[in-house]
Amino acid sequence: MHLFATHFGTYEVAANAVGKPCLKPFRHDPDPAEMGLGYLDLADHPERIRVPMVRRSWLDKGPLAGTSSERGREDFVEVSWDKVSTLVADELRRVHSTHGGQAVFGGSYGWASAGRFHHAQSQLKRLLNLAGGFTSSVNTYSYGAAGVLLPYILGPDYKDACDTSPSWSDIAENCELLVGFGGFRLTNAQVEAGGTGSHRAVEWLRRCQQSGVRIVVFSPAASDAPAGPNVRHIPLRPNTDTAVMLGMCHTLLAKGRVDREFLKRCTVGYAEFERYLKGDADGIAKDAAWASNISGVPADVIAEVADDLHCNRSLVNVAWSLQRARFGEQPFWAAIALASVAGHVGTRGCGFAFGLTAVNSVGQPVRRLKGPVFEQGENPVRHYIPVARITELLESPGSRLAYNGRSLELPDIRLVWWAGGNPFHHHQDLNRLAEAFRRPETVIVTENMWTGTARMADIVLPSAFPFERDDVAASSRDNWLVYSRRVMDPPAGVLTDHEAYCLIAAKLGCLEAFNGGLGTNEWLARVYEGYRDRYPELPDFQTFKMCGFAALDEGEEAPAPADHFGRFVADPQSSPLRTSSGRIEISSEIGNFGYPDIGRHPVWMPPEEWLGAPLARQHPIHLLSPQPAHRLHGQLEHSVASQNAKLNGYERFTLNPADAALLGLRDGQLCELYNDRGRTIAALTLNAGLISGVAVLPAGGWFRPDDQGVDHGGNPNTLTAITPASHLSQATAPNSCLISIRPWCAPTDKQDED
Ligand SMILES: Nc1nc2c(c(=O)[nH]1)N[C@H]1C(S)=C(S)[C@@H](COP(=O)(O)OP(=O)(O)OC[C@H]3O[C@@H](n4cnc5c(=O)[nH]c(N)nc54)[C@H](O)[C@@H]3O)O[C@H]1N2
Ligand SMILES: Nc1nc2c(c(=O)[nH]1)N[C@H]1C(S)=C(S)[C@@H](COP(=O)(O)OP(=O)(O)OC[C@H]3O[C@@H](n4cnc5c(=O)[nH]c(N)nc54)[C@H](O)[C@@H]3O)O[C@H]1N2
Ligand SMILES: [Mo]
Repeated sequence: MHLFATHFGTYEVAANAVGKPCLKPFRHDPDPAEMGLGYLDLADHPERIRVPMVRRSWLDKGPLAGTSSERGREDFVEVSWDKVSTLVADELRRVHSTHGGQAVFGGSYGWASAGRFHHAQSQLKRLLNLAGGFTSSVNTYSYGAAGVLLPYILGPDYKDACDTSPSWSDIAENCELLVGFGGFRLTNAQVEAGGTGSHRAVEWLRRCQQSGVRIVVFSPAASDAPAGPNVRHIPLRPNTDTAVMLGMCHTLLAKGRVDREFLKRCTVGYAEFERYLKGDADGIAKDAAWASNISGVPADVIAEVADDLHCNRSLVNVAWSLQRARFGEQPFWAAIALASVAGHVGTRGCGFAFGLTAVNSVGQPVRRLKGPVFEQGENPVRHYIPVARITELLESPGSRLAYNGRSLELPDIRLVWWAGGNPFHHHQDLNRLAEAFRRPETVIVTENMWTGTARMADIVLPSAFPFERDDVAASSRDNWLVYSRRVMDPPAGVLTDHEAYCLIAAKLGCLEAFNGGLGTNEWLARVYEGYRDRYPELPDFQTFKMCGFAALDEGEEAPAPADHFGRFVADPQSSPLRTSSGRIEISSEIGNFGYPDIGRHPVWMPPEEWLGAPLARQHPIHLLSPQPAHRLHGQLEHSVASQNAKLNGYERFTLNPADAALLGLRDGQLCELYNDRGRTIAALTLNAGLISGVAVLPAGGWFRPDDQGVDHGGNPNTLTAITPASHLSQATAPNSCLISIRPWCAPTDKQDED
């Protein structure tokens, strides 16, 4: 079968009526994602990068002529691959020999494309390691706060928020009540990093409902509550979930319903947390009335759900979005405390979970393919940043950054190379990032489209689309392997990242070391054989290639569900967690780091930007920027599904009708969303299911600032702040953001009307 593998699933390659290749849903996928069907249309899109390009002054005057302030504002000149590979090799050599490897930033975060060999970051990092190393990055934008917090609270086995969930089959069978903070944004489950052959998350949620699991959703948006029976939506103000969870803990405490036996046996630090709940030090009881005041959820509703959590076999799920906010560690930590107090941790399908339906894999009862990747080699440079501190890195060379109990030195970056990611989509406060990007001497970007990031480069290397090359695709959280076979050749001036880096490696004199003496086919066979070493039941490479896919246990009885704390809870002495106490840490040593924004146990702290902040008098709307339903971040922006979801080419944002009326805005109107950091234009869609005071503008619109600095791409990161979740994690926090909204009337439109 001719298949094409993507992060949003597998597609079959067919021919349309006029014989042009097109994509069809994969016949074995019960719930294929529509967004990828138009992917091939991008091949000859006008925004495609077709040849290597160099910014004019950089080409004419070199990297040291002080023209970097023109970056993003100047035109590009076409050059040959021979020329561009010499320019890149020379520039790498210059920076490495003059400044050392730490002066190169190769942290290059991003989702790139599915496929284990043509993985953009691995290709780049292998080359940079051979050239002398680079300053790297750690953690993710997805669950950066959780990834640093959870190893302290649950142990390093739970660093990956995906691994904390019980399996869907256990939830369906044994759980009676599923309480979801942040709810279930089902369009997110279309995606899986590395791909999948079969989308099942939405079907599992439906099966849970059918088998009688009641669902309660706390969210500012009613659309986060699934349709169907036994679902209750409870609106709340953004960033206040921790207060609600604390109010629930207090309710159970006041009613004598705390599971003290569990807390004593399986946790440490509850006594300290209880003193905080009672208000021993600050005189404030964190009771339901207190939480109601903060969150807007009626106190009796908070108390009722708390009782419900205690009296039924229950599971508390928290969406990852809640920790992409200021103090984002707190709702995850508070949920662990709440589930521990309510007393169902260790019961099959119960306790706590993070990110059910955030991506397809969370909770899937499948064997997971742990396989090899394209080896990156050894990085001689030890410097790194937490991934969301890129602006500080570029702005403040030589300064120090507090992170997870350490003090990191921020090196002086002279060269940035980005491949497989789009910081001008994903990072916060893009106007500030643009200024920071004008500081280094050279910026290189490997991309297939003219993204905001490509436009901020000096050297642009055009990259083949994933459907223009062969690869072996697999997710480490899924049971499918797919042979993704080339659908068409790339345009004449475009190479795969690997081919491009072979040219550069040759100029650096390290081609043999870079490609290992292997061609692409041999690399693919080697990657696949690495899987077969671990899973001998997989077919041989030729059979796999012909069939197009292989899947562990697919169609068979689900394998035994993951244990999910069962063994630990049954006998914490002999099956301890790998935390410092061996138990769940309701209070933790992280409080001793002395950071102002994280203490010894979960607390509610008011962010600088939320509806209760003094700043809300100036900018009264809380902006949320969830994942886009019709594309993957900024990828597929130009495909049919993403374009059809817009209004006259503008991104849509949603607002409650009453708020819109107060602001004098009507449905479909173009509006300016603004604050002190930036301005962006989007079209209003009224949504009565959204709590008052909140606007929702999904991420992924392309950053397109005009001469006045107004972004016409509807990118919410024009408005968000770089303020981290905390000093502990230094994680991204775009969901704490206050803005104002007014009608948009373009200056030229006004003239036209006259
Ligand atoms: N406001 C706000 N911002 C957010 C978020 C949010 O919730 N709100 N979410 C954050 C999260 S969770 C994430 S994960 C990030 C995602 O941010 P990114 O991962 O940076 O977003 P993508 O658009 O997927 O960027 C991948 C880029 O790689 C390119 N690419 C694809 N294949 C290849 C290849 O083979 N080679 C090369 N060289 N390039 C390739 C694509 O064209 C694309 O531009 O965004 C974060 N930003
Ligand atoms: N279609 C599609 N799917 C994707 C992606 C994509 O780009 N496109 N990206 C993938 C990636 S990289 C990731 S990390 C995951 C992210 O998965 P999540 O982090 O779960 O996703 P979000 O869409 O940011 O947010 C989910 C919901 O949280 C709610 N929410 C936001 N703030 C609050 C709050 O303070 N309190 C409460 N109670 N609710 C709140 C919002 O209403 C939103 O609908 O999605 C993945 N899935
Ligand atoms: Mo993510």
